[in-house]
Amino acid sequence: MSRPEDLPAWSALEAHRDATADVSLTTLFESDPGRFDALQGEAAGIFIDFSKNHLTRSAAGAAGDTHALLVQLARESGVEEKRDSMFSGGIVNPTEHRPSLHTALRAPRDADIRVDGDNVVPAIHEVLDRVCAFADRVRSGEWLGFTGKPITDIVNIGIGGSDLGPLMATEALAPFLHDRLNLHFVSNVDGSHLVSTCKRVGPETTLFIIASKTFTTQETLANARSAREWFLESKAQTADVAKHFVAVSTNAEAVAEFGIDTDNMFGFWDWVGGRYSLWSAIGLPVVLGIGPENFRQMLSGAHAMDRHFVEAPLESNLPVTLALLTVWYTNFLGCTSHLIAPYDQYLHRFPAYLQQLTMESNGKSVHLDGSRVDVETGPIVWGEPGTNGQHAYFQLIHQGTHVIPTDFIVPLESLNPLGDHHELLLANCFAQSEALMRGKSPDEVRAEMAAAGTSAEEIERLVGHRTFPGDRPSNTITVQRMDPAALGALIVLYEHKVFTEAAIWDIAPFDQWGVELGKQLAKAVLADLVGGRTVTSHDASTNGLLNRATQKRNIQA
Ligand code: G6Q
Repeated sequence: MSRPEDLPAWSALEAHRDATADVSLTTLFESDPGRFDALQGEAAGIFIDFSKNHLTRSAAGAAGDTHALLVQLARESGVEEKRDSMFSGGIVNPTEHRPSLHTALRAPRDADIRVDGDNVVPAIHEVLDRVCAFADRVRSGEWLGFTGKPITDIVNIGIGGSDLGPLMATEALAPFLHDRLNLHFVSNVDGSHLVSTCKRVGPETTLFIIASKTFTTQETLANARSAREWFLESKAQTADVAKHFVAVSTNAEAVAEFGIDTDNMFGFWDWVGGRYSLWSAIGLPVVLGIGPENFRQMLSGAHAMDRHFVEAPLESNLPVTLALLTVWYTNFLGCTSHLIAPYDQYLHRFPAYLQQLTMESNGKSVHLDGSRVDVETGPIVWGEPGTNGQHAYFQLIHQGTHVIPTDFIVPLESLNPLGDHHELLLANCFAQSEALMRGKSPDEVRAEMAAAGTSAEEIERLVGHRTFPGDRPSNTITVQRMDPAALGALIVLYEHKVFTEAAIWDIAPFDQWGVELGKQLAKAVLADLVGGRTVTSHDASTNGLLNRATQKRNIQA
């Protein structure tokens, strides 16, 4: 085990941080005309400007060069070896004794990737081909509902990794969606989610996808059962379920038990983690929505970023660079959260998707060997699209007491060109990162207010309020257009960023015991909630809440 804080590069970074603490971002730009050209990178259609970060560059050598020191930390942490192990099917998920081979899902047909001695690529492409053939039948109108009508609505029932990826991607690629097919996602066990969705669709023309890796998840099974009841309340017969319900799962037995013909099931494998499963048959709603060709483009964009992550030296490796910046801010500069600000309305679920990817993967506090981690690990990830955010939470990132490193994400071209809207969007995006960095000094505020004719007294009353500290870091990530290939590459950029962070922190990114805990707890509490007895077996608060709910809901026996 390598505790990150014991590595030589860690101490070197601490010393470097202390030595460069007073250097502001604006000073760095003023003293270095080559900064933008030096601190940027491009791969798989993704361009990143990371020059607006607290990174000093030094002609004097690595000791003054933050990025070089961070790369040294990655090297000492064994990032390259761990990466190669992940790609070749090593047990990188040791607490579940599994490889984590989502990268194989986007590998080309002729690749050879082994699990327990068997090449998994042919089976991956076999399922992908079945998914695509099925999607073609639904999209063309050949697949008919029980009254002979083509499908018009797809309802994906799944949660977590079996929901967020397809939901995010179908929203992100809305301009590529099929004209006839409307996509809906039901995840929450709150009955309102299913009820409100069913109000918008008809049983004769709706296809339900029950998406669950384990096919044991309480919420998904409850929603699936209620959806089937709703379907059978129409004129449909039990035999018609086969035309309207398909499953995506690794658990054929449970799928059959639920009543879905396993001919209508699309499988995947236990070495695909839920939050990494978008690329597997879990992507079925995406294939139905954008079509097989576009989905294959998405896979090829993802694969291009995989190749970049494997082949590019750490120094110019984009996922590694983003990860190192997060380590720098989290462990050396005291930042605790990370903002994702997509300037692309279609990416409105991307922050939520990254929230799961990042926080479920790196929300850990023990090392791989089970010992306690003594440094901070995954930061809180949050965000909402710009420009909306500018009229809301941006206040805090400009003038609040927290320094929040931000990723601005923006396509250079719009998929919906409309007058000068896209110029306005781009201008706002670039202006925000500039303003966060530059800030506004008290003298600038005074001059501005004086020029507007404000009295000296009023200026002094307001100057503190209108001053911006600046020096707030950000990355700006651009793509030409947010098409399927670009989205694939963008998602994988973050997947490998998260993996690299975990490699440095020496934590396990591919398990989620906190999520498993929730699944167990709900079952135990449900038994008490519906048991009709006064409950005394929990703490006083939980007992009180359960007993109050039972009494107030009038369901006590
Ligand atoms: C993802 C998590 C979790 C999971 C859901 C749904 O990495 O494990 O979000 O995807 O709990 O699980 P099922 O697909 O098994 O229903």
